[in-house]
Formats: sequence, structure tokens, C-alpha cells
Amino acid sequence: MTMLVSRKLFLVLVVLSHLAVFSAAWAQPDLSPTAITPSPASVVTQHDVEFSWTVENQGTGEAKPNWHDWVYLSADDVVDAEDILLVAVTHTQALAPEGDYSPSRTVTVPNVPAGTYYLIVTIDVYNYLYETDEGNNIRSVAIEIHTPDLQAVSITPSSTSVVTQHDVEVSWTVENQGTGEAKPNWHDWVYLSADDVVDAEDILLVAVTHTQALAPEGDYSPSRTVTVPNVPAGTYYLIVTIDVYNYLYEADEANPPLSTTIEIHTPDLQAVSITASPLGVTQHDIEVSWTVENQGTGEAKPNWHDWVYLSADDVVDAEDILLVAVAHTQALAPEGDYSPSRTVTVPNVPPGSYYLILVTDLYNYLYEADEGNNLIYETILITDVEGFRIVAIVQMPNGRLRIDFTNIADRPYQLEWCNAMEEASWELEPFYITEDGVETQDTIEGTGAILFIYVTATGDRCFYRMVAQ
Ligand SMILES: [Ca+2]
Ligand SMILES: [Ca+2]
Ligand SMILES: [Ca+2]
Ligand SMILES: [Ca+2]
Repeated sequence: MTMLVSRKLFLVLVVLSHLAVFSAAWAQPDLSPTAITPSPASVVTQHDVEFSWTVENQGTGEAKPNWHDWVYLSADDVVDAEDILLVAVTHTQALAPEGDYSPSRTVTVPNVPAGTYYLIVTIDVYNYLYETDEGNNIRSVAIEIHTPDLQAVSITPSSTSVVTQHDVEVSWTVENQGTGEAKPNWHDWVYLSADDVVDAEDILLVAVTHTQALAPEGDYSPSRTVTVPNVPAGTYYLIVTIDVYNYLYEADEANPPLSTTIEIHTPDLQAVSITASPLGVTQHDIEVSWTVENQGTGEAKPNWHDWVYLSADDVVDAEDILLVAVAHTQALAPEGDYSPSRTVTVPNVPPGSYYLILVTDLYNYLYEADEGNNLIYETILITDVEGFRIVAIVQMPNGRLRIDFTNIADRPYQLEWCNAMEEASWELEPFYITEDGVETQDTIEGTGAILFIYVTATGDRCFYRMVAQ
């Protein structure tokens, strides 16, 4: 009896268990996306957006991994080849009937023109899962995408007439004329150009990195002080280019660089003259004066230096002797000039003809319209005492020697002359000064210890000297 009951029960259990296996074999999953929550629904290119989607297993069977969810950005609500894959998620965990999952992902909004787009979630894209309903695996939601559009609207120098090596302040204004926030970083560059087009010859004046976002309709107006580069005088262009590296995706990338003209002037120092006594005596002082003029169109900005050399030729080189160095610390306006004078001692050089050379801006601190007119020279005859005592030197024509005999012992004197246009050789003038007076064919006047000797000669570069032996 017990055995029979047990056998019947066993059969029932076997049948039931087969039914269960049979019914389990027919239970299928059915995944379906039920929600997409973009946040916010209005987004901006290049900005991050976080969104999530919910998938439910609406079937009666467990969804067995793996399957894949893909999320597209699409211009319409249908997935096609033009769409952009934003997210691909592989599911490796089973999902029981009535179970769900809601992954969340942060993606960067792709560079697409502003407009209405769709986020499309597709479930089990490879169709690994056999589902009771394969037609409910796609869900889409509209999303508004905005883009920024930077546009330079003005560029203004502090002065439209500037001078090389001088400072100028450059200001410019940029507006975001797009519908989305401009996300940093981007770069503004300002060039100096010979024309209104940026090319390899242009000089970069300013580079500004923007690290702050700029909202739609927002603007900014940086200004920078720059030094006008060393370029020939003329009309130039200041050009501002925005987002030079094109880091920003914009509604209009063709916004042309903005430019404005600027007049650039340059100074031009010219060595105009150098003047000194045409005769110098070693170890004796002479006065040297010179004139420098700014013949350029721009102010010469200090500092620069004038150097006066004594040279055996008309070229400045290492052998020359620096007589004077003057630093100029004041600006010199166009058409302005200056004429310094200095007393210098003639160095101990062999007698002969020399050159006094003036070089202005020798170190070339100043950028000038003409760098080749900075040198001028004058010849000078240099003599030495050679055991004689120089009593006086006078330049002809018609000079006058004023001689104070009180300081000269009673000894022979000679009056000599030379023509500095030729050689520094002294000729004996055919007259002598003695205790009895002066014998000369020229006129001599004087009383007491002071004697004036008037001499006449031709040529403006003849010299007389009175020497005592
Ligand atoms: Ca489905
Ligand atoms: Ca851009
Ligand atoms: Ca010059
Ligand atoms: Ca110069």
C-alpha cells in the first residue's frame, strides 16, 4: 500500500517536473527601453551631458548575458549610417523577468550644427537574445543642441599713428553670437601684417588664452600693451584672429579675422657734422662738437649713444681711440637735433693726419629708417711738442697770436707755419723774435710783455705756432 502510494506520487512528481521543464523552455525574455532621461535636454557642443536609460525585462524568461545597448545621436529618430554612436554598453549580468537596469553615462556632445537631434537607445544590437518581442528594442528622445559662435567685432589701438620700439595698447572685443556657451580654452592672437590677411610673414604681437566660458550674447574686451616691432615705416594692419587652434566648434568657423590699419613711423638719426680745431697737439685739449638730427618720421626713443673716435682712417675699428662717449637719455622728435660739445685731450699719437669720427647709435639700440647715415668724420692734423714748448697756435687766415712773454724765458723763439691740408711738417717762417723785437715781413704789434703778432696767409688750414727751444 505504501509502496503504491509512493509510486503514484513519484509519477505525479515526474510529470509535474517535466511540465515545469517544458514550460521553462518556452519562457522568453523581452527587453525593452522604457525611458531616456537626458539632463538637460538642451545641450551645447563640446560640453558634457549625462543621461541614463532604463531597460525592463518584460518577458517571462531570464535574459541571459551578453547583450549590448548602444546609444546614438541622430538627426532623426531612425538609426542609420549617418548617426553618431555615443555609448556602447555590454551587459554581462542576467536580467530576471520584471527586472530592470538604468545605466548612466556622461558623453561629450559631438560637433554638430545647432538643431534638434535625437538620442536613440537600441537594446541587444547584435540580437544575441531571443526575445518574445524584437520590435520594441528602440527608444528615442529629442534633444536640442546649441553651438557657440565667437566673432571679433572690434580691434582698436590706443593710437593709429605709432613709432617703432614705442609701446601701443591694443584692445579688441569678441562676442559669442551663437546659441551655446563657448567652452574654454581658446586663443586670440593679434598680428601685425603688411596686409589684412594673416600669413607667414606677419608678426605675432599678442597671444591670449581664454580660460573662462563665454555665454551666448556675452563678450569680452581684452587689451594688451605691446612694443611696436622694428618694421619699415608705412601703413600696417592689426589683425585679431579668434580660436586660432580651432579648439571651439562654432556655428560659423568662417568668421573672418578682424583688422584695422595702423601707421608706423620710424626715427632716423643722421650724423650731420663734427667740428673741432683742425689742429690738435698731443696732450693738449681741443673742443669737439657735433650735430645729430632725427630725419625720420618717428621719435627716437632713448637710450642711444654718440661715440667720437680718433682714427687713422675713416672707418671705425679696434685700433681707434675713443675720445668721447655720450649717452642720450632724452627722446628726439622728428626734425629735432642736438649739438653737444666736449673738451677732450688729444692722445699721444704720432704726428700726422687723423680722422675724428662721430658714430651715433653705434650699438644700434635704435631701429632707424636708415642705418647707413650714422657716421660722419672730419680730418684733424695732430702735432706734438717734440721738445719744443708750444706757445701759441693760431689758425689762418688772418689769425692773431697773442703771446705773453712774461712767462717765457729769454731765449730764441721761432714762428713756424704749416699747411694742414698737406703734411704736418712745420716750415720755418723767415722771421725771429729776439729781445730787440721781431723781424718779420708781417705786422707785429705789442707793448710790454704782451705781443700780438698778426700774420697773413692764404688758405683756411694754415697754422702758425710759436715754439720755444
Ligand atoms: Ca524586445
Ligand atoms: Ca572654431
Ligand atoms: Ca640713421
Ligand atoms: Ca640704429
